[in-house]
Amino acid sequence: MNTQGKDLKTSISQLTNDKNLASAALMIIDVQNDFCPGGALPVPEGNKVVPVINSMMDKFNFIVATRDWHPEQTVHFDKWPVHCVRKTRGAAFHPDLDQTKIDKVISKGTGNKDDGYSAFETEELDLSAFLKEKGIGTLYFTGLATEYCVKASALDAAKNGFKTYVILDAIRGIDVNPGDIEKAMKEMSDTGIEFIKAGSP
Ligand code: VGL
Repeated sequence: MNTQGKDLKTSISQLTNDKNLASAALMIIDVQNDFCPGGALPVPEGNKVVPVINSMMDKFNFIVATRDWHPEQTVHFDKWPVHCVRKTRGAAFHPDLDQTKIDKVISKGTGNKDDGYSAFETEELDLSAFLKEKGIGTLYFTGLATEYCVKASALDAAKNGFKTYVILDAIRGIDVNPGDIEKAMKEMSDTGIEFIKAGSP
């Protein structure tokens, strides 16, 4: 398994010349205040993904940002501290994330019955059909948290037939139980998802 991106021949800078990038979308998963240090469910170093993500935005024709957008009460909060309650400051995107380049914001976890980890579980639209109608066949995942929403979204992307990449230096995980992140990386790798690095901004 390659979870370090070490032996990868591709890097985002090389991909600029890749014709495929014209039919690719950058997926920014849950870069929200509550998932960053100081928030209600902080991902260690969650804020560090922000400059890396910002630095990649110009390379993409289409950018999707998801947000956890929970009601005040949901079964999800039986498992997790209350976080990302819709319209609160904690649910807002990190203030340094360049929102001017985001083409589509997608809310998820809006019901009170499920976790809504995957972007593809959004009830707002059929995300897979929406992207395919735009001619998008490749997705590059970034954001928070590696072993929950990033993993669930990337696995669903692959399942839906998208060529799927995860950008290693643009994700961070929680590791509630040490090893969770590594397990998630293996699961993604085993599914054919590829890892690449953006490089420093
Ligand atoms: C997430 C834990 C709980 C995530 C959401 O965005 O990855 N993690 N809810």
